[in-house]
Amino acid sequence: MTGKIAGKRRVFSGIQPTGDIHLGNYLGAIKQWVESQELYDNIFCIVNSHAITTRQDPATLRAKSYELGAMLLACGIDMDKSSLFIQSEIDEHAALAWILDCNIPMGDMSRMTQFKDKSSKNPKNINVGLFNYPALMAADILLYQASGVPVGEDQKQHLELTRDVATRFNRDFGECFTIPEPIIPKIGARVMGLDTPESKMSKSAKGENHAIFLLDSPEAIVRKCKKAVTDSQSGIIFDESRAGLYNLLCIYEIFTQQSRAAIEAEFAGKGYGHFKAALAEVLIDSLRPIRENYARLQREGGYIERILQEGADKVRPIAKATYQRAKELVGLV
Ligand code: ATP
Ligand code: LTN
Repeated sequence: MTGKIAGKRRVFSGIQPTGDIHLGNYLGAIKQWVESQELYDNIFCIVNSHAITTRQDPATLRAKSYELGAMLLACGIDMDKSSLFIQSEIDEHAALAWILDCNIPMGDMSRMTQFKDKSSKNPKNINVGLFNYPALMAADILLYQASGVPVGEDQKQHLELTRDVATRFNRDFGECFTIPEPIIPKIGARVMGLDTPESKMSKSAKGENHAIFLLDSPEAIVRKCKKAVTDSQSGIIFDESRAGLYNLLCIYEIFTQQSRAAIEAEFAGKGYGHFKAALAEVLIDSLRPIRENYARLQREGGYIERILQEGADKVRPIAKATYQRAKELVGLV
């Protein structure tokens, strides 16, 4: 397909420039983007058009989009191996979403649980864009002929919808889109809120001890670990029925890369306080380089803006070629 690096599978993923990046975003998505950069032909997108499905302050949205660019570079996205750009820089995303809208049954769209969840959390602003969000996401992916989409568990249903609309379109109008597959990490695909272990860690949740953000100070990390909800049982063991502890242990497992047996042995006979202190220490050490990289990038005025512009210029021809083909197939040209 157009512009593809020879022999490499193309992956595409997106992240919204709303709120601050937390451990869920990092472990569910960004970490795997970074670690598999060598393997794939990577396109990553700051999805600011998705962000306006909930009300945003314009100046803040603009600033957050660039901050997210800096954060992704700080986490290890390497512009020699990956393309990174801002969604609204490429008009074909919204344009293809319209063609897809006209090919998605209402029934399919109405089943999306993220819409139900977000509209119940924000009953004063249930807009058409929020409902159509998955069509824009499908357009993001299909425009670039991506065959893999590294995301957290929560995006699986949107990927199914993307696959369905692409398959139907190819069948009804002619070959146009690569059918993408989700790439979901084995652990970290669903990091839970520290204060609410029954719901996923989210940028839009309110509680001050809900999420650990990548830029949190060491003091904040210690406090949040200490306050994390656990249970009244004893024993530091991996037991899914003890949701709070299990979530913390999975986070510890990913960052230390130790086996579950080794972790359980390390904390045998110890209490929650001891484990939470060890977790905080691991998190502080692991997130320090990201914090330092981010601070350095923030001092380099104009750099992020330039990088993101170059990223858009690099991938725009791919999006244009796919959109042109879709337009021709449906009879718009
Ligand atoms: P919100 O919940 O406020 O809508 P978000 O935190 O889900 O926002 P997004 O920008 O929508 O953030 O997600 C970016 C990526 O992070 C997606 O791939 C998503 O699947 C992943 N992700 C988000 N939350 C989690 C989580 N708690 N655990 C694992 N992955 C997550
Ligand atoms: N819907 C995703 C963000 C997103 C995305 C994408 C992810 C928008 N477009 C394309 C993967 C591919 C979310 O809410 N996390």
